[in-house]
Amino acid sequence: MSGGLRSSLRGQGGIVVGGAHDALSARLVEEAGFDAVWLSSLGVSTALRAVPDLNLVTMTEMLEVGRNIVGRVRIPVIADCENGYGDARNVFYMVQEFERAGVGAACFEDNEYPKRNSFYEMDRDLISIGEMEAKIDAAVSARQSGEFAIIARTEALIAGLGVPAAVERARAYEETGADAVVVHARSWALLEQFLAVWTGKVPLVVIPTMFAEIGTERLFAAGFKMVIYANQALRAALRAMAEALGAIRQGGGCAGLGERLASLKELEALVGADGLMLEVPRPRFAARRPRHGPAPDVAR
Ligand code: SPV
Ligand code: MG
Repeated sequence: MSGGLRSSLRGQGGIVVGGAHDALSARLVEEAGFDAVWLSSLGVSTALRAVPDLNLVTMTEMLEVGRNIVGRVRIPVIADCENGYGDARNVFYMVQEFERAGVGAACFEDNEYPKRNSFYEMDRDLISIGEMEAKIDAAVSARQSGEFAIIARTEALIAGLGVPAAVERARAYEETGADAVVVHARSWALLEQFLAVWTGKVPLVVIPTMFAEIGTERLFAAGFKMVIYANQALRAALRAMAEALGAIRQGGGCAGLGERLASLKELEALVGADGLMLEVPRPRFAARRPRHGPAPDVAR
């Protein structure tokens, strides 16, 4: 993907995004050939703090993980900014902070504060359309670069408000200036109903966690511009770690793990440690030091 996320959203072709919860998983997302990284609130809540995804992780913690990721990947990073950590004023500063951290897009949803992860079977309320429009306005005016994308997300289908409410919200968010709109859902049937009546032009984003049988190409063909695989890497890691640890305890050692483990060489390559094994010139002060005997007295 050349250029920034905003250009990609306006350009040809679909965008496939992989969820990450730290710099390591983001490097793997990049290595696997995804177009962008999704900095997932579920991922950071689970991996960094082992707490539920209920606004327990702060914006500062998300920013810190975002900075770690930005420093280690070349593909753009989309920050899952949850419900914007407050009102429109908070969103204004939030966008400034994430853009300064080098992130390429901020995505925020119309969940009330505190939010509940979309897959938790709990009641939830949404903020009014007017409040969400104020947040989008604030985000648009806060961004500095024309390439920074503002992605609005509606949870209308998750909250059980129905397809007409989802259409109304998506249309309002488009008209307010969002560069893309996530229509989040737990069911493909509901999204098909949404698409059947949607006439807007804004790029649509889908998170197909609960309808894994619908593949990427079908999602693009149905009309989505961006597909976010938000938590598959995290869930794969969880299973792999638990199985390896269990096997060590049950097997009395790690001999049986074999191919289930990444090699240390793979690990070194992923973080660039293989490059550090090169000979590097010795620093000049070291050359002035006597070969044997004490180091020069630096105070003199
Ligand atoms: C996340 O990854 O934190 C998301 C996507 O917001 S979801 O978990 O589907 O709500
Ligand atoms: Mg989230």
